[in-house]
Amino acid sequence: MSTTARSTNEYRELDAAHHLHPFSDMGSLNRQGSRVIVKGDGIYLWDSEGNKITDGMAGLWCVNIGYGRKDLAEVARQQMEDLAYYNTFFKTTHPRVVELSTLLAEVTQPGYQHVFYTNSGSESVDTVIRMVRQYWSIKGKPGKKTLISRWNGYHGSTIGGASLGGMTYMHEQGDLPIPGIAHIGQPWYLKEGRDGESEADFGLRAASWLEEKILEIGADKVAAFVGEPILGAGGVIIPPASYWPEIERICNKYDILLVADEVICGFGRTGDWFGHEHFGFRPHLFTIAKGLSSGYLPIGGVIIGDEVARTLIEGGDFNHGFTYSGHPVSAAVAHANVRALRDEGIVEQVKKDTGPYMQKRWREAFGGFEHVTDVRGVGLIQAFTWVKNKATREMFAGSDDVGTLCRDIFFKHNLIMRACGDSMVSAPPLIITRAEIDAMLSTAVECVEQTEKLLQERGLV
Ligand code: PXG
Repeated sequence: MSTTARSTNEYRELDAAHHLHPFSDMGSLNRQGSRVIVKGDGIYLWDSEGNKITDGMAGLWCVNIGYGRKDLAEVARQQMEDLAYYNTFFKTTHPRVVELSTLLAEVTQPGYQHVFYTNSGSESVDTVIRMVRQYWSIKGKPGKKTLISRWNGYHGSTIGGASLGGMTYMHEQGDLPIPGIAHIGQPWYLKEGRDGESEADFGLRAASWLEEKILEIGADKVAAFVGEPILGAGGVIIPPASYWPEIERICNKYDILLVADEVICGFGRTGDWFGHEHFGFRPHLFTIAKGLSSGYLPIGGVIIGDEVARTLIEGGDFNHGFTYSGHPVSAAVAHANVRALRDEGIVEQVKKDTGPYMQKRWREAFGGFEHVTDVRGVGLIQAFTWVKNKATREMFAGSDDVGTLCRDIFFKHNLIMRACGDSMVSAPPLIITRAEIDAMLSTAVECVEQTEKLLQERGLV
């Protein structure tokens, strides 16, 4: 059956009749009807009406290599024929999972020789929760159980991931967070910085919230600090350069594991292979997913630093894993994807060329608007924030929903960017060219102009 065997309306009706979407108000969505996406190639998508859409979000921050890679499809097809499935539980392994693990040890910095596989970012985060507690248990410190993370962080939708995340609207549903999780403030200067405070000083102050929390709980009860190098779904919050080294110093001082959630930042998004390399710190372990397979198949994992790995290996059984941990087809596709990101110079190109180009052009494009501030980004992850008053940093009321207003205008212009509150964020496929960046930004500027006009018409500014 072709991808468009039915009409758009039929797809919409059947979708409304049978499909509950993630993070959606289904009543409202069903009245509106979903956009039906049928094809992808490079940085572009096509919907069932034939519209060509620029995907400024790489799907959900994941299609790093771009859409339509026939070589990845061929790898999957071949692997399905050879060995569609086997597990890695009971004294078995298979070539593809071995090859992928070896390759991951090559693209990470020295000292990260082991990986544990999952199917998603959320499962990776849940794995971290169990793994760090098991680590301290083996070390003879079973009291070290609490994980500290940040308000506005996003760590997935499972019970563990949503608890560790700092999205209060998620906590409100399903009695979260679970016990053993504590949160500190996010390192966002625009919101949390004091007048007259330098960004560097703010970074140190934001890191000091971790020390305060550790002292409040007691270091003998804290297992780990978990954070995204750049908060992604929270709105691309990029901490000052002073922040991560100070967080690392505090974790070391109190003997607490430092965990980076690299689900978005990993695999070249910042121009480095992993976000922690960009910020110059060394997590004891870090999560991966999304860009690991560029979203072609579900696969995630936890990369484990050598000391933690040694402890876990010596500690005996770790009673944890998934039917599809290290799935052969996903592993084969992830391997081909990571090799392409490396050997085709895609990550290097973000670092040396398209990343700096995007950041320069992004600031030129949006820096001059009256109600746009905090124009920020690194590599190919960037954002800006709508504000009522730039000088006083006064934000819009949540009910004004300016981000959604702007997002919908982008959508009408066939350009996908995401609204995170009043921040507009973008993270296109890493294969985007300079010319494509120019075209994307020229449409985006038009959309921002229209949004500012609409804000005036509605009397919001
Ligand atoms: N950690 C981080 C840092 C993430 O960004 C997860 C964990 C969970 O991954 P899975 O594969 O379980 O979804 C994520 C996922 C958005 C959006 O709208 C962001 C994510 C997922 C869905 C939507 O920005 N990030």
